[in-house]
Amino acid sequence: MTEKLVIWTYDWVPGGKSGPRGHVRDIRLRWACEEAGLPYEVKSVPFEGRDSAHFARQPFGQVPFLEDGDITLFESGACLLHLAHKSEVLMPRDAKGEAEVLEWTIAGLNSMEMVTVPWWFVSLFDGPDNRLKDWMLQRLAHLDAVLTSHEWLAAGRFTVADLLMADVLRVPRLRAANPHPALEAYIERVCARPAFKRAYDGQMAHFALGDS
Ligand SMILES: N[C@@H](CCC(=O)N[C@@H](CS)C(=O)NCC(=O)O)C(=O)O
Repeated sequence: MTEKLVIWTYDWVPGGKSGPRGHVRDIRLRWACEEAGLPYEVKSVPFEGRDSAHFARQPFGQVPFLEDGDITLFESGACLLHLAHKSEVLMPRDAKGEAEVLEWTIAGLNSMEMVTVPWWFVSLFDGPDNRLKDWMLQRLAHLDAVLTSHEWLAAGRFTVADLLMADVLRVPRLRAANPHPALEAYIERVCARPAFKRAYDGQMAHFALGDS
């Protein structure tokens, strides 16, 4: 019998309009498990007062991290690729398909999220005059050009690369300045998947429990 995977996240995060609920990155791991039908449970570390046991498993004191038997991994991208090796639903097994999944997963993290996260932080101070706006708009336009002729990023079908890219970009504020039709349709298509809804609802319920 497959041992249950353990997805670790915080016991609570702020809610409300500006809180991160629904966007904490454990959702990526939940979503992948839901897509692949991999059994998992969710456990918590305290949001306040991160201790040495937490830092031993996530050196930056962040979440998520994943436990798979005696293997513990941090970094959501590494966790996703680990899960992708467990299920063909997340990544095909042919060399070309796998290479495409790898490049687009890393692109989501290293070409897109490395722009969107700084943009988001700068926007808290600069508002609409965000100095990183053009940089981000250029990345979104280039991705839109790809999606104009591709329904999915890799291997001609849904893979973990789409899950990651959609999670990075589903924050509406990121795309509000200049919506691109193919990109908008793509985010809608990926996030309409029932597995995303189950993952999202699971995260919201988890943090709601923390309120009490
Ligand atoms: N590169 C990391 C980023 C993890 C990350 O930013 N986690 C957030 C929650 S989504 C966090 O723990 N933030 C609190 C902090 O940085 O102290 C990953 O993808 O796992």
